[in-house]
Amino acid sequence: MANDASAVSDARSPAVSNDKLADPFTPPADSSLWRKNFLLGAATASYQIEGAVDEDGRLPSIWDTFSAKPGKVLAGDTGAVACDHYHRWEADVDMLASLGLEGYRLSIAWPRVKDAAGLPNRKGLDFYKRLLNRLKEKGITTFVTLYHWDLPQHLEDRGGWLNRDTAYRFADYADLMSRELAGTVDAWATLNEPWCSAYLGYGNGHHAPGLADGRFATQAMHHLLLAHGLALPVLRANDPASQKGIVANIGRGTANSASAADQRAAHLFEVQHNAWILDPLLKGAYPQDLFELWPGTEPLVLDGDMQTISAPLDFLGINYYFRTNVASDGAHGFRDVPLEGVERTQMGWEVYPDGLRDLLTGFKSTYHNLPPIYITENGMASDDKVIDGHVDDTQRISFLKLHLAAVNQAIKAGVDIRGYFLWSLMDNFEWAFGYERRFGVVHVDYSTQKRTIKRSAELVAKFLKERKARV
Ligand code: GCO
Repeated sequence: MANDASAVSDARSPAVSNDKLADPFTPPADSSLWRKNFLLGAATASYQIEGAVDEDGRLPSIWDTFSAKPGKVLAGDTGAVACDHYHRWEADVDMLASLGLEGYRLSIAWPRVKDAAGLPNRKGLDFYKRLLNRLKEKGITTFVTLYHWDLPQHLEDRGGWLNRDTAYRFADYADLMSRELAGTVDAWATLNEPWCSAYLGYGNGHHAPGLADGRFATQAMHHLLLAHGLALPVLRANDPASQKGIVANIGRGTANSASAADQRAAHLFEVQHNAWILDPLLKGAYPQDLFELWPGTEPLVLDGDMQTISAPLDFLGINYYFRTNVASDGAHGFRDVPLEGVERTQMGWEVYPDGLRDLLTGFKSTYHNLPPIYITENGMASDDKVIDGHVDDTQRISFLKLHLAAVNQAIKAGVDIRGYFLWSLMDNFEWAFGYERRFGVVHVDYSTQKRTIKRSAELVAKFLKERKARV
C-alpha cells in the first residue's frame, strides 16, 4: 500500500525494543504459523527493483514518464537503476533461497515483454523464463503478478485505464505470459492493488499517470477490474494447474468518536478502501455508499461486465500496512485525524496489527464466498543503516512479530489464511517516496548495489529453519 505523500510523518521511536521481547521474532509454540503448509515468503515488484529500463527493447512505462517529471518523486528518484535486479537476479534468487523463504512474489513488467504493436519481446520473455526456472530449481513457490502498475506508456497515450480497450490489451498480455510461463508459476495475480492504480493514479494524481478527477478514478477502477475478469479465463485455459487471483490493499478506518457522523465516516473510509474493490469481485456490484462519498462518479458499466469481474477466485491476496483514524468532514465524507502517542514507521503509518485481524474476520462475515487468503504484503519502512556490516532493524522485528500474531488470531477465528509475504525482500523504489523509504528485510546500498541481510531476515530464517526441523 503506497499511500499518497500526505502521510503523517511524525514517526516515533518503536514501542518495544528488541532486547525487551522475550524472543524477538519466533511465534509462540501454539501459533498456526508453525504449520508447515503455511507459506512464508517475500515480495517485490518489477519497476521497484529491476532497473535496466532501456535494455533489451523494454518500452517506457507510465512510471518512467511520471518519475521523470520534476517534483513527482522525492529527490527526483526514478526506477532507471533501482536494485539492478535485471542483471543481479541470480544472486538475488540465491539470497532468497539462502534465507529459507519458501515463496517469492514478483511482478512482470508488461513493457518488457510486448512491443508497441503487441508482439512478444523475446529478450524480455527470456529474462522472466530464466528467473522463474531458477526459482523452481530452488523449490520456491512462485506468485506472479501481471500488473504492478508499470503500464506501457503507449497504452496510456491512448487513454490508459480510462480506455476500455486497455482491459482487452491486458487479457492479450495475460494470454502471452500464461502460455510462455505455464508450469513455472504456482499462482497468478492479475493486478496488484487496483485501488492505488485507480485512486492514486487517476483520482488524486499522486501516482502515475498523475491524473486527478473522481470520475476518472471510478472509471479506471472499472476497467482495471474488467481487465482482471477478462484475464481469468485466459489464465485458466493456458495454465490450469496454477492458482488464479488478485491482490487488494485494504485499509482499517476507525472513528475518532462514537458520534453517528464519525462512525459513518469510518464506514465510508472502509467502503472507499475495501468494498470498492471487494464488492465487485465477490458480490458482482459496486457499493452504493461509494457514490454517497463521491456523488456523480458512477462509472460506465456495460452489460455482462459485473459478471465478468466477479468470476470465482482461487485466492485473494491481501496487502495490509496501517490504520487510519477518521472523523466526518462535515459534508458527505471523512477526514484523517492522526492520533497522538502511537507508534509509527518511517512512512508515518501507525503500527496497528489489530486492524489486519479485524478486517480479515470482518471479510469472513461479509463475504460468504471469501476465497482462501494470502497476506501478499505486510511490512514497514525504517531508516536502516549498515553499521559494522549489520542492520539491527529492531522496529521491523517487532512489527513482523505483532502482525504475524494478528494473522494467527485471524486463523484461530476461522479465516482461511494460507501464507504471508514480507514486503519487501529488499529495499527498493518506494514510488513517490523514491529510495529514502526502506521496506526490505535486506538492505541495498544503491551506490554499490551491495545487499546486506538485516537482523529481521536473520530471525525469519532462524524460525523457518526451526519449523523445517520440527517433525
Ligand atoms: C503497494 C505496493 C508496494 C509498496 C508497498 C509499500 O502495496 O503499494 O504493492 O509496491 O512499495 O506497499 O508502500
